[in-house]
Amino acid sequence: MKKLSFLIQIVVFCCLSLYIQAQSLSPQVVASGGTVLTAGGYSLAYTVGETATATLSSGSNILTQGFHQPDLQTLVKMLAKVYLQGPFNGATMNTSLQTAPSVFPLAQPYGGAPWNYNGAENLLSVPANAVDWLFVELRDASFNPVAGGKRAVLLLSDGTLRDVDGTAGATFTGAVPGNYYIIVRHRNHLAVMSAAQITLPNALAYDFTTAAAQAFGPNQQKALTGGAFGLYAGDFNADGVITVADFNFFSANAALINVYNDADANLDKQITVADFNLYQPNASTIGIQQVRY
Ligand SMILES: [Ca+2]
Ligand SMILES: [Ca+2]
Repeated sequence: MKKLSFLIQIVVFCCLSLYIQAQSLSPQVVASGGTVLTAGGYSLAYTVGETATATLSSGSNILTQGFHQPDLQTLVKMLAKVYLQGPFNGATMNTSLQTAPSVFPLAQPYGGAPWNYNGAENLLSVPANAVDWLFVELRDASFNPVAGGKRAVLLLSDGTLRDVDGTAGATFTGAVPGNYYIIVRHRNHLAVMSAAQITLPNALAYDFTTAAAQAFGPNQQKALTGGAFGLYAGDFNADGVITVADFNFFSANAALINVYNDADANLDKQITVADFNLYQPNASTIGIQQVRY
C-alpha cells in the first residue's frame, strides 16, 4: 500500500511538473515608457529603457549599471609622464592657457587635420594644473593602430596624464590588455613613440622625461634644463617634421594675442618671437616614420 501511495505521488508530481512546464506566460515587460503603434495592418510595440544610473569600472572591464545591460566593454589604462619643451619652466610646465581670460578648450582639439580624431572627450571644467590636451595612441608590435587605441587626454603640469573620466592616465575603451608602443602627440610639438612595447595596463607610468632614449629612434627628445627631456617645440602643423612649412604657419599667425592657436609654442596664449625662438633651433628635426602624417 505504501508502495502504491509513493507511486501515485510520483505520478502526480510528474503530471504537475509537466503541467508547470507546459503552461505559457504572456510576454510582459515592466517599463517606464513606451507604446504600441498600428498602421496598415502592422503593429509595433516598444518600450523605453530605464535610465542608466552609473558606470563602474574594475580591472579591464566597465559596466553601465541599469535595468538594461549593454555589452560588456573592455578598457585599458595607460600611465605615462611626458614634458613639452615649450611650456617647460625648469621643474614643471606652465598652465598659462587657463589663466584669465582662459583659452583652454573644454572639448578635445584633435578633430581636424592631420589627426582627424573624432573622439567626444570633453570637460565640464578645466583642472587647475592642466597644461593642454594631448592625443595618445596605442600601436601593436608592427606599429599598426589597434581597435580602441586612440584617446585625447589632459597633460598636467607635472607631466602626468589625466583622462577626462577623472582618473590618472589614459583610458582606452575597447582596447584589450597587452603589449603596445605608446605614441604621444601634441598639436605643436614633435610626436614621440615609446622606445619599447609597454605592457598595459601599467601600474608604473612610462616616463619619457628621464632620457632622450625613452623615445623610439635617435634624437627624438630635447634636452631641457635640469636634466629632463621633452618633446621638441615647433611642429606647428603637427606633421611629424619641423620644416619651413612650420615657420610659414607661425608667420601667418604672428602677433595674435589671447588665442588658443597652434603657433603658440610656449602655450602662453600669445604668438610672439618667443615662439619663433623655440622653433628656430629645432628646425630640420625629423620625427620617426611611425609618428609622421
Ligand atoms: Ca611640421
Ligand atoms: Ca607664445
